[in-house]
Amino acid sequence: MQKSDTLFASPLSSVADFRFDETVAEVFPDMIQRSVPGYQSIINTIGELAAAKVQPNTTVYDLGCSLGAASLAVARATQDIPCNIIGIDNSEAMTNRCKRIIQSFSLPTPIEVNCQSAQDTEIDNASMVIMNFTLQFIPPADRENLLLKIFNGLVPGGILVLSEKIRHPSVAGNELLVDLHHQFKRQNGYSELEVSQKRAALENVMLTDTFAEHEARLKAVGFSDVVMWFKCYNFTSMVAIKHAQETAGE
Ligand code: GEK
Repeated sequence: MQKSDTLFASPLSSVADFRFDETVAEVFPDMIQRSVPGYQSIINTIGELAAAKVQPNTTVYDLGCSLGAASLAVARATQDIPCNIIGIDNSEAMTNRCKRIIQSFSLPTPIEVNCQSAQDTEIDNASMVIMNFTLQFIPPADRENLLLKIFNGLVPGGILVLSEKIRHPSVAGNELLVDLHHQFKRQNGYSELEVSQKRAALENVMLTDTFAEHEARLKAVGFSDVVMWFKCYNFTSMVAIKHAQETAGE
């Protein structure tokens, strides 16, 4: 039975910074479905992209894999393509649970799950790298180096799927998207208190960029093609393609 997310339902005297600990891992599937517009469509499309873009005898990396939803979508979609799938997350609560979930499925493509930070992960011979709502939790100063490492670790024709919550550049426009997202959460059963306490918990932990900032940084590390394929309110998913002739940026 899946446990519902009630982590912010009672008033807290002070709201601590959000952490991906055991209490979060336990309710994570419910939390992400009710908080991220289009989450299930994005997972399904990651499977479609894997079927189209994963190359034989390469590796797929799922950085910030949480409970492995994207890795499992890739495994299901690549049953006829010999490849390795590696899920990485720096939360032990997540990787322990993720390993148990993955063991409960018997899929021909094995999924290796490691507890380590994306910044410390070597990316090699990859045809697909997934960061599904993970870069937003990585310190801004580390983001460009991480993306450069991903670009260098991709084979020609390889793709990075980067899903992020984004900030709209104007104050009024950003408020509009934030309000629409909060309305989405209320419609999914979160109370006003839950919405506001969660927002406070994430304030110092989830630091968002604008789409223009993402695009400029992806281009600076070498990706010439950045395709926004999904957007709903302030949530987006992009595919950055490493074309055959591209070499790393400065
Ligand atoms: C999904 N992709 O279900 N290195 C590795 N992992 C990290 C790091 C880091 N430096 N920082 C945070 N994480 C998943 C959802 S959730 C998104 C991703 C969300 C991990 C963190 O432990 C958490 O599991 C994940 O990134 C972000 O498709 O909760 O909004």
